[in-house]
Amino acid sequence: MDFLLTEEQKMLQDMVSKFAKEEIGPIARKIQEDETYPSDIVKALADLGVMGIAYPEEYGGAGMDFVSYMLAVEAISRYCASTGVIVSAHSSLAVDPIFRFGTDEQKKKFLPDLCSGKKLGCHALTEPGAGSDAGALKTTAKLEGDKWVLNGTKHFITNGANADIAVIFALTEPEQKTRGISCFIVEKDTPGFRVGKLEDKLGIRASSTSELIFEDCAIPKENLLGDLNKGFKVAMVTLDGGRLGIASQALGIAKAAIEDSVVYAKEREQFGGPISKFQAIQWMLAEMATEYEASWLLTYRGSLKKDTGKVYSKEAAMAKLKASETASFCANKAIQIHGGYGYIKEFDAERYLRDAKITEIYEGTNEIMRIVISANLLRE
Ligand code: COS
Repeated sequence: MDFLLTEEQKMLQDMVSKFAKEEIGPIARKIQEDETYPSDIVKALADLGVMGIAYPEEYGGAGMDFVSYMLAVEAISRYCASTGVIVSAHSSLAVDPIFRFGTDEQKKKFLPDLCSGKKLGCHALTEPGAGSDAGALKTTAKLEGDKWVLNGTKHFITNGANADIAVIFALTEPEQKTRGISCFIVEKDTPGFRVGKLEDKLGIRASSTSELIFEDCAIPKENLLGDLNKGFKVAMVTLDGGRLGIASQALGIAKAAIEDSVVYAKEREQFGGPISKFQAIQWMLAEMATEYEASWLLTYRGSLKKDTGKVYSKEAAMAKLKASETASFCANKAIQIHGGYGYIKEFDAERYLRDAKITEIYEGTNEIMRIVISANLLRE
């Protein structure tokens, strides 16, 4: 798909791919197994400008575009989907809402450290009783003097245990439901804010997923992000961008499954020759590659629409739906092509399947993606 990319985008893609292959690839299986957060890798990615690719240099970013961000998340996820989601959740879900909805003061205060990667961000919308029904959250924020006082528990928060800055959502007018939610920026060491239970997951095990607990946590009044009671829209707009990040992560997983399968099919000999000579294997590879290319184009289209200031909610949902199903499809086929070797941890195919599954679930399940797509169609 090189013909669609600018020289600058291709250079960025090459640089991140090289780094991911040389530095992340060799440790990816081990950090996944040990559930080790790759702090050195994240720091090195920050030095490469990856933690703020799509944001202006005046805020510490690399001044590139969203397509470049998509390419970087894919390139990283090709070798390690855990690292891919660390970058994606930080960038799409924490940096982006502050950049889009923040006041000048908030941008100057928070973005330079986030975009340069000195600090890590997370996004806390989900609660035990508010997953797909994001508007059902129970966390509250009450204005007391010049402070907002937060109470409640968030869960399943990507980067939760490692983040320095959290973008969180709470009820400010409980009886108004989605029209009574506001968004806030909370810093790590604020009294009354702590990390709760860490989840033990099927995949993406090198990224942290945790509870965030707020107990009479008082934050400055000026940490309200966006307008009062307009937080649900901040969440929805932010998730549109996040879904393109997850689609990019899924592309990386699919690509890994395809590339490993091609190598294995040429090396593995059965019945007197490489298994790649069998049509059964060739057809699987052909289907995997075709699904990948279609997913890439959808993700590129959504990213390009975002870069050109167009509405892209439907395209982001389509990209995430298609790319995540492609990642699971390709990972499943990769195991099949590897046979028994695909089922053991000596090879990466089983890791790809475990990592792929979550892309069908987080940042909006694929059932919610179908609702978003059809709602847009019926409105058009
Ligand atoms: N961009 C801007 N505004 C949006 C929007 C979008 N993409 N999607 C919805 N809104 C607005 C609506 O226009 C509506 O505005 P008004 O109050 O002015 O009418 C408001 O948000 C509420 O929308 P809606 O009535 O559609 O909300 P629902 O409670 O029915 O929920 C879904 C809609 C299901 C789409 C939403 O809850 C959702 O995306 N759920 C999944 C959440 C998710 O992805 N969680 C994962 C988090 S991982 S970080």
